[in-house]
Amino acid sequence: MAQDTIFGKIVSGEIPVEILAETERVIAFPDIAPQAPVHVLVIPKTTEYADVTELAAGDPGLLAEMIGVAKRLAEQLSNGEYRLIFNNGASAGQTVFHVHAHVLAGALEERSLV
Ligand code: DGP
Repeated sequence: MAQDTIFGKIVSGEIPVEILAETERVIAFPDIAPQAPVHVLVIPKTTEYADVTELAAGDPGLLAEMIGVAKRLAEQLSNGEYRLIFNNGASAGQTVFHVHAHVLAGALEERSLV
């Protein structure tokens, strides 16, 4: 289960963000600390899943919807090609325990894994 996180507050509107894409179950907004020319976070609105492992097991269709949003954003904001990164667990760099995809695109010079 996801904890009460900052992304829950973004979904509820308590913390305002620039919404770059939205579906019934997913929103996307710019990462606060971009590591590429395009660096967008795609998250489900539900707070139910802490990481992509939980999401894939619990609702693979929602994971597919997130990837569809990532693809469309990469087409709109760059050339359609993109990196998709999920950090899973604190020791792997995850800091927010509400599943999120990092979508990175455009002139990637370093192989940072976010
Ligand atoms: P991760 O390390 O994979 O859990 O990534 C969390 C990302 O969330 C990190 O790149 C910074 C971003 N982030 C954290 N707080 C906020 C926020 O309040 N607004 C936005 N737009 N991004 C945030």
